[in-house]
Amino acid sequence: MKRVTNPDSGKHRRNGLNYLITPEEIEQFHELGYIVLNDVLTEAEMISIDPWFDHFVMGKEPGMGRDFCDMSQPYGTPFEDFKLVNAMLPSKYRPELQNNIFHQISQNIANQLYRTGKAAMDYEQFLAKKPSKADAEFAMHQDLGYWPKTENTWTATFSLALTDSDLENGCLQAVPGSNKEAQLRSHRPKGASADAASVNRDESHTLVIDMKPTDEIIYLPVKRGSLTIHDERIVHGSAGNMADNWRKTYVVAYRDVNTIAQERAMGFTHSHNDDVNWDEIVH
Ligand SMILES: O=C(O)CCC(=O)C(=O)O
Repeated sequence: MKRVTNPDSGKHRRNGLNYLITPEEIEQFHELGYIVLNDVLTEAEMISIDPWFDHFVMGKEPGMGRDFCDMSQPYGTPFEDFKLVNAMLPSKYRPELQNNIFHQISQNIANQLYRTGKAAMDYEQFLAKKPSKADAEFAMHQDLGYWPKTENTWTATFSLALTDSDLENGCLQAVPGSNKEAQLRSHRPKGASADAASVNRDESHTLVIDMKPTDEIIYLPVKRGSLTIHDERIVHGSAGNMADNWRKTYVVAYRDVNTIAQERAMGFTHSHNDDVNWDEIVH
């Protein structure tokens, strides 16, 4: 299908908390597994998020356990050695963040993308690549590979750029259409051999897949205030940060309310502190 490119400002699409998306974008999300939306949050709105983001990413929120970690290295890596900083579930730790402006606008867009059920926020995370960290890579994966099996898998994951995100600082990359593959690809813990049967996540949360020679990778650079949305099956990840600036991203994922209820019944909240037996509940 023809990819929707939307070079024009998205500002005219905002009306209060409503950001109008087009039927072509909705179709592209279904067919190719991703879309890019420009100028979703205003600069004033972004400024309301920045201090919270920096608070978490600089490790200033106490008591997070494994919810504050590096997505490119094992648990236990000292903070000064972090490269790809990950703070899970910020509004769980700081209720002041609940229903913030990004939550409200992303919920509005998720409702437009999902018409056959009710979408709700499942989890969120702050992700930041430190400057000049060539191996601050987010290994290629499908999000569903990280999650327990549920009947309905529908997901829309929003990645809001807090800094301009580009090829140099390791923007999101994806394989369009891989969301349509009949089988989920197999995932293994980073560092494990290709035939590893275990899904043990005790040492590191990060999973990887093998890429296919036919995979066509595209890059999804976005400006501050703009965002990408991807589904649960598209193969995606990001490369290291070769630039002398940070790449900062605020991720919020929406799933069907019944899926979220199923996850919670399994004890799965997307916290890295969850006590989950992966061998029993994985795909
Ligand atoms: O933004 C990135 O670098 C990767 C994020 C990602 O894989 C995700 O949100 O599922």
